[in-house]
Amino acid sequence: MNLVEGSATYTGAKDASGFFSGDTTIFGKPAGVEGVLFTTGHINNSLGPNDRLDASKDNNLAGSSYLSNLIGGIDTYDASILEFRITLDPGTSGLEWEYVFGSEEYNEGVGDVGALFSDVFSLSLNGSNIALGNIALVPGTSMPISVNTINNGYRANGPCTNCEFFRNNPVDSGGIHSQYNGLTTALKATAQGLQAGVEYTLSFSIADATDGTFDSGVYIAGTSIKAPQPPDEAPVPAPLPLLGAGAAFGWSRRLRRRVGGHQQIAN
Ligand SMILES: [Ca+2]
Ligand SMILES: [Ca+2]
Ligand SMILES: [Ca+2]
Repeated sequence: MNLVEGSATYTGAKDASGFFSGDTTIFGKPAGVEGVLFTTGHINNSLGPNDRLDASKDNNLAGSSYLSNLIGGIDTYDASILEFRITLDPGTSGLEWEYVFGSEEYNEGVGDVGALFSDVFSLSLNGSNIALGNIALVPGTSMPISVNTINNGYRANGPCTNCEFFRNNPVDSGGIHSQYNGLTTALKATAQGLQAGVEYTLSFSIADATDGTFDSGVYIAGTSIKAPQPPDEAPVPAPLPLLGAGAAFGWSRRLRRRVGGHQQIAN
């Protein structure tokens, strides 16, 4: 996978997104996973253990009409959106990402006040020969990944809504090493029918629903992407505790240099 030079833009709060590394519980893999984390608040709020119900940062930023449409027209806020274009290497016709969505809206925000707090994530892929739209879906459905499409009800007491993909992470349980009170299982977004040489636009986006509070975040596993690392670049220092996974995304270092006049993905 090759980044198209100059194509990357990041919209959102600078401190809302960055890199994560090393944890074995979020993806449930013994070797640990590195990657990129997009949130609707502050990236440091995601750090485990889960020791409070309400980690929250209102960035007072705009939402996304695209994401609002995915959740039935509910207003969104604090959208964090990374968009860029790629081409595939010869012999490649598909891409796959592994990700975990988590939220502080779990479990008190589930179904509350007409299910309005349905923070939502999308990964869309579109190109001149194919427009797949959002490929991050509840498995076996066409539903987006959101608080209200995957949960086990208010305070996790049911009813089950696709809860086979939900992991409760109660405060002080010491379970999953994340501040989020609930997370999905490791899910996959896949794209097929792609062609080498064609430019595709990728957009990772996440937003708060109804108000700008109670963070949600999505962990994108860099190791799940087949992106070769340039051999001639030295590792980049990691200013945030979550940083240090630059090597996880072959394009990540180049990306940070090329966001130009836009806010950087990590400070
Ligand atoms: Ca929490
Ligand atoms: Ca927020
Ligand atoms: Ca929220």
